[in-house]
Amino acid sequence: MKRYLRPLGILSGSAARDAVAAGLALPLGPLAYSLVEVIERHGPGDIRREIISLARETGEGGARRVSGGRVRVTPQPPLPLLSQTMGPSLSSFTGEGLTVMGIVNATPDSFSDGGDHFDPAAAIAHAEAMIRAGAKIIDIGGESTRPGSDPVAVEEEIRRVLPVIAGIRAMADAVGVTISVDTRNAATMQAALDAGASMINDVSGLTHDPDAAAVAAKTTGPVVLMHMQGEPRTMQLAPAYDDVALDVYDALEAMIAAAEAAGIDRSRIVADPGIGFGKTVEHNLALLSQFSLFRGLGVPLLVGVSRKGFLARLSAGEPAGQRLGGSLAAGLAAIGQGAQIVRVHDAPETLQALRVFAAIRDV
Ligand code: 7PJ
Repeated sequence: MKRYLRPLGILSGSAARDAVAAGLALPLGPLAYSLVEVIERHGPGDIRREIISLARETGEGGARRVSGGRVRVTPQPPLPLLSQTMGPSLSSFTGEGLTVMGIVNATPDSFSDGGDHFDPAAAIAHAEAMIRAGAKIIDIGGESTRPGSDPVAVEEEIRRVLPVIAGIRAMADAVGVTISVDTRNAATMQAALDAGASMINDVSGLTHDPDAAAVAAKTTGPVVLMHMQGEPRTMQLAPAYDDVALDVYDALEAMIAAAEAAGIDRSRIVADPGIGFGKTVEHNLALLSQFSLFRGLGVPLLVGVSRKGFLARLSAGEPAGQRLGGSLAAGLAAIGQGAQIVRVHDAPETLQALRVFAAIRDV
């Protein structure tokens, strides 16, 4: 039997502070939770759930039952590197290292801007605009991992990514922005790190390339471990889980343990459930609606929903360029449950949404 704890009854602002002070809730970063769902998985298809009030449990010794569980749900500090580079405007609103990661696709075939000829100068200009808007991480990828896409040769991936890193490095350094490389390939990681990237974002959670963990272990910056079922080319054909949230939780837990065993300190690890990567619309909704579960992993959480296909399927079938509303709604839903980093195409609009959301949340 394995036990999971899912924070529920999430409070914010002065209500969170007052409820924690009164013993009615436990802290969850800038939030607090007043209920917890205790989930016990006894075997395939045998999952038992019970919702516990922290108020009652705390009063009658039940706090032990929660804190003594095998899965701890604790507030997590932001990554040191990220908090150091946090601009005063956003960190003063959020207090917990709420961070926008702006996406730069150095690919000719990414789904969201598909068909555009890849031009490093345009990618650099786009990255600079996102930095000016307040993005604190720029994530540069040279291999499309959209559903159905074929892998690209590592040399080609490196050839796409390096000019963009070189082009934004001076500006990023000057304003304390972290350059991240979105890749599954160890050689691309190494080349990007040599060129000035300091963060690794691997959609395979360091499982695709047997050399990736060793490359990541030699660095000191954040490492994002994302969950994906299958491979980009085939992952959307027939995604299947026993319980998607618990299965993704277990997989992320195992990836975190493997990364630690490879010498990557836990304080550098960020986890991401990988919305859209081997998941149906229903799977994505389950992961987003139960996002607080992943706080039990004990590492900062990243969410990537920007312009993804499930948003259109929940709405009116809009093309990728017309999914900003859905992207913001889904990103805020995850942040409201404890996500700290949101990976987006539309940095200025997302920053505006986050500032307003956090200002209301933190009253
Ligand atoms: C994600 C990613 C994501 C992380 C992509 C797209 C497809 N990295 N790389 N999380 N998605 N960590 O941008 O829609 O969700 S590529």
